[in-house]
Amino acid sequence: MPSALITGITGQDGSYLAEWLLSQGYQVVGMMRRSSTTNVGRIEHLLDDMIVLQGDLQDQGSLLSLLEEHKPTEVYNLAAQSFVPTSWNQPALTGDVTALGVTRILEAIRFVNPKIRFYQASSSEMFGKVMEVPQKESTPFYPRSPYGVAKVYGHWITVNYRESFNLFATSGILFNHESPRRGLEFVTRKITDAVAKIKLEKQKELRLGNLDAQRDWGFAGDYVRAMWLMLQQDQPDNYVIGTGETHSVREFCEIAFAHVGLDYKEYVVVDERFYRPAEVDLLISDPSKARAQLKWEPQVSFKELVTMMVDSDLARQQKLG
Ligand code: NAP
Ligand code: G4F
Repeated sequence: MPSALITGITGQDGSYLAEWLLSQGYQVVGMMRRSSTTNVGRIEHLLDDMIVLQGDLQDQGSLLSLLEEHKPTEVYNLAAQSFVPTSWNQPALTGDVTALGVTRILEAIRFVNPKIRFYQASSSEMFGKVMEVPQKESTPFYPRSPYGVAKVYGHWITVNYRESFNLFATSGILFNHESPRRGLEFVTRKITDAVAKIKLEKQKELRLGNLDAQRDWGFAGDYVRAMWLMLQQDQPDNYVIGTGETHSVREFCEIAFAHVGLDYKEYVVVDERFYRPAEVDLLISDPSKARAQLKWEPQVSFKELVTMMVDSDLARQQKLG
């Protein structure tokens, strides 16, 4: 039976990846950091089918123990301080977890079993102030936040351990991917949750930052399949994963509000508190390598993604009363 360790199991992607690997017959071990309150909302439905254990990317020993005890054949490193604005408030923590954490897990693999196949969750934020449109595997990086800088380190240390120690270490450069399980502070979920509350008269307005920022948004459920496909190849490599389409935050608002019969212009207020010290204005992927080599295609369109998220938040807010 193939077995996988997923760091960041409590996150959006961790939950979808666990579902996918279980459906493929894997034994799944999820790593979560210790917390004084329960934090398993996204994986509650999977707890009988997988093992969830404590560990932390800031603690080398915990990573070594997990690999020694559970002997996974694949490791997916999804854990990170992943919220870009927080990376300006907590830059050292972001560097320790999101950058050095990658080295710690690679070191654990190198010492315990160098045959383990490793996936690193790299990000389109590494392209930042983009040097090329659209962005592909060879596009130079120009990160615009401490988070982006940390991800560039994580990417290059993955490449370096591949080249230095011959590890099967792969970097997936994923563009923004969303779902009803997205954290509430990210712009897509902030919008869809507000649309639901406004429709149900629980909220009057929605305060946002830069409405002109453009992102290549896909569905998280599609993207975890790409992660798995990357580790089924003959050789480790770097892959860009995205839809090849870009849309602005304004367009996202327009579709989300229109889906419940509202005009976003009547509810969205631009608030400079949500502007960033340095912005990533435009992201759009060229996923042709993934299409050709992984035979990967996204299944959910932009409009389907937005309406899926609005419908889910409406149902949730209705239930909450
Ligand atoms: P997410 O929902 O924020 O999940 C992050 C996970 O990391 C959570 O389970 C979190 O645990 C865990 N974590 C944070 N610090 C940790 C630490 N010190 N030790 C162990 N675990 C820790 O992020 P996501 O959207 O699922 O993204 C998954 C990965 O892909 C991240 O590395 C992210 O940077 C990267 N990525 C995401 C996107 C995207 O659009 N979603 C795009 C490109 C790359 P808690 O639940 O305890 O906070
Ligand atoms: O939803 P966001 O916070 O995502 P961002 O910064 O693109 O980062 C996400 O995607 C990355 C992949 O490219 C991941 F690596 C990263 O971990 C994370 O998952 O913001 C998207 C855009 C930004 O340009 C931001 O300025 O939306 C703009 N925005 C406008 N108003 C806002 C808001 N973002 C947030 N979070 N909140 C606002 O009120």
